[in-house]
Amino acid sequence: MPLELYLDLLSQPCRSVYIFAKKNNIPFDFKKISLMEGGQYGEDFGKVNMMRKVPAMRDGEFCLAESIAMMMYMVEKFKTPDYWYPADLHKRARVNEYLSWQHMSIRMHASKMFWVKVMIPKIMGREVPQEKRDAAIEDLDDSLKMLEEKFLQDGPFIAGDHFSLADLVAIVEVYQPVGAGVDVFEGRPKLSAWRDRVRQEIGPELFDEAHQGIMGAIEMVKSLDSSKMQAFKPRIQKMFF
Ligand SMILES: N[C@@H](CCC(=O)N[C@@H](CS)C(=O)NCC(=O)O)C(=O)O
Repeated sequence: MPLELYLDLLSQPCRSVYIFAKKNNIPFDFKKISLMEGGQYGEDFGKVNMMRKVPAMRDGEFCLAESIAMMMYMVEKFKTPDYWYPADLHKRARVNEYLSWQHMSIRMHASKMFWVKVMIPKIMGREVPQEKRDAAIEDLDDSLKMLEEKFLQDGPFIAGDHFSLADLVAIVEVYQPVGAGVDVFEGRPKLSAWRDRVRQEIGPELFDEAHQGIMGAIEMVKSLDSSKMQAFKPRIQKMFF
């Protein structure tokens, strides 16, 4: 039986898991969970991931949450090429360093930008206060600066000479504000050149297919029925108002 991957490609960690499985020719059943329609609250999905987050994975009786854990599971189960998660002590440590850092930086700040610009005005019917919007931009800028100056430095990829899991996890996050209309690549030639290399490594066709939804998100969200997204309201209220 192939893996079951529960995904919504509007979600960054879902895109990384999707691209990883596709790029490595790992057979899987794509189980669509629409976050905009509250699919994460469905009864059956709760049995796969009680945290009610995507991505989620089922391999027979074994269920797993957390995108990075899923990709590491696939690395081991399917013996993917070494460059994804190198066996070399120092190269692996560089990948781990980025994967450990990104949760509270790029992941948090790039995602926040998408919510501030696209989701919250739709769900709440009003803008986030200006000072919180300014803080969100500042946080994202700081994270991108760190990605360039600490992690990329003058190298082609995060872990050095070769593309790895770290680049995949990074690029899907960096694209979230892009989907919200914020061109993070403008004025950042190092980041832009890295983006081009990563897209090339993944394969432009697969890269663009995985990002098609997020690139059309502004228009898509306009046509959504916001009453289906009311479950997000208390969390938004607590964080932004
Ligand atoms: N650390 C988790 C993050 C999962 C996560 O936050 N998923 C979001 C979409 S990007 C989600 O499912 N949100 C639904 C909700 O909060 O209701 C991972 O990497 O898999």
